Amino acid sequence: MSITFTAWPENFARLYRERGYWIDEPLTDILTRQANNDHVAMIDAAGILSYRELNQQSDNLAGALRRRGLVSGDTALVQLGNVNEFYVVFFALLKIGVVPVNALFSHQRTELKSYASQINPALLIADRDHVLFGDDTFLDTFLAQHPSLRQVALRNAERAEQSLSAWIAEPQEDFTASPTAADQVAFFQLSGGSTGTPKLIPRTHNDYYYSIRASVEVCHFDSETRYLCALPIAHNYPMSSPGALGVFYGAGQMVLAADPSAVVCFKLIEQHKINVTALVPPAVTLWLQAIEEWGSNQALNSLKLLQVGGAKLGETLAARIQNEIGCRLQQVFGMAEGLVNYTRLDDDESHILGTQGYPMSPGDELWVADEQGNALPAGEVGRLMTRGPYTFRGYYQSPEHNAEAFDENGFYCSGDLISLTEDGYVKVEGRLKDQINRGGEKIAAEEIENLLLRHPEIINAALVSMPDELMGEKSCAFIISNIALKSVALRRHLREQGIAEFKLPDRFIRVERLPLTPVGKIDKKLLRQTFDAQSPTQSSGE
Ligand code: OOB
Repeated sequence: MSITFTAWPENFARLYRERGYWIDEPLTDILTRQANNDHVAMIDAAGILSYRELNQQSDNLAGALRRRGLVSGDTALVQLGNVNEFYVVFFALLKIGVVPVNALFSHQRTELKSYASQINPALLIADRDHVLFGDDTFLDTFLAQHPSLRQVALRNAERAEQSLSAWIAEPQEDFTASPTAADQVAFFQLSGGSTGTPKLIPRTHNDYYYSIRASVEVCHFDSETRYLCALPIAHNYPMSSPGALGVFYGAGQMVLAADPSAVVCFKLIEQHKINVTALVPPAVTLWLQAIEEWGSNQALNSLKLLQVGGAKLGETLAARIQNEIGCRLQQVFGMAEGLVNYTRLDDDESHILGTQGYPMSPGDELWVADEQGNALPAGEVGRLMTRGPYTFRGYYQSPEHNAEAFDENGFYCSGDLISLTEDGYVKVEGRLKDQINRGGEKIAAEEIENLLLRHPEIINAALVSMPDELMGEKSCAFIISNIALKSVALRRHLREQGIAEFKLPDRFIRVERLPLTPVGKIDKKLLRQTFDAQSPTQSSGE
């Protein structure tokens, strides 16, 4: 049984095949075409895997999962951090047609529950090193709440029957893969979200594989590439832009960092002669600070290209990269839903510093809409509308939200406000969606507001962004309550609901009432103006 999803209309599918975007090969091809390659594919803190080993281990695990009853069309919930096993698991699941959701390692109970109730997974793969799975308390409850779960494998498990590494070690000869059809769902990506529940994005083999090949071409990844993956491994950016899968496609080498800090990354860059990596803007600031403090960028000598994306990179910060880090900059403006824009490696300085690039594929269609849905000319700010060979056509099982997010011609409205230059480059100008972009980590305002409203003393709540020098944006919750509530108590309340730490509001402000727009919605624009001119009285709500 295959997963139901909103497919591309037949005429588009035909066009994308004719133009060679869709090649009807499964994503597993990225690895199996290197099956006999003994070069290093991947390095983490615990070990090294060659392409041959990665392929063999994923065959082993695929076989182990099959013997335990997993079949094509099943789904899996996976939560692993920046470790080699992530890709052993990813390829193993795809080889047997099991469709995963890869939760971020920062996700907690609420996110995992939400994903599980959307996909009804047959399999859970998690890590004893994660706070939720340190013992069996959460696991037992989770299994009881999600009866679809038939199998569990844990990284660092103490018992062999649940041990991921034991399953990966089960020998498997003459394995035959049976991935889902190339035009069917391969796995789900996570949406940054703007609604109450985190949405899932079905990605097919055809569309995702194309986005990887096109990215590899734009970014010139090849067997000389030594890529440091310092961002969360499950995020679309380090997975496919060109990310780990781009590295594997080009037969290069990937090194996994536990986090993007300078302390961790500089050492790895020096040790492994890393020549390309991907960061979000706040990490760039911290790297520049470290270089200043340590008085040298010596450790970064091998670095040729620094990709920056996930959130807006200011021009002043952008301009410092070339001089102070000593490498070329590439801006990346992408989304888990599909569309990725890159500045090109041979672009002139004004484009590299001042724009977010342009779509990677000639098959991408992109235009700017005004409020009535009319196309705007170059230079004018409006909503980004896009469709193309690797941009999805609908969130999983979300007909109402899809009706809002797409126009009648299948163009996806990402909620970003952009303008186009005369020569077709994108500039990100702002956002319409109700989301906070906290240094690349996305927070759906409604999700947090709903959790705040579960507090018995909170009458109403509104989460908005506030400017922050390092993070670009942080989050502030305006709340109405009859009694004064301390920030620590409010954060505790949210932590008790089990959400990722980055979603906790950075600040709380108690107000008498929340301003409303003429149609009666909370006027968040007005709330955000609180931070335009910081007066002493306005900052007293901590
Ligand atoms: C990437 O993916 P998501 O799904 O976490 O977030 C997408 C959103 C975009 O709609 C936009 O609002 C924002 O993140 N964004 C940027 C940006 N890159 C992403 N805003 C301004 N400037 C940029 N360069 O964030 C993502 C996926 C693939 C590649 C790169 C980033």
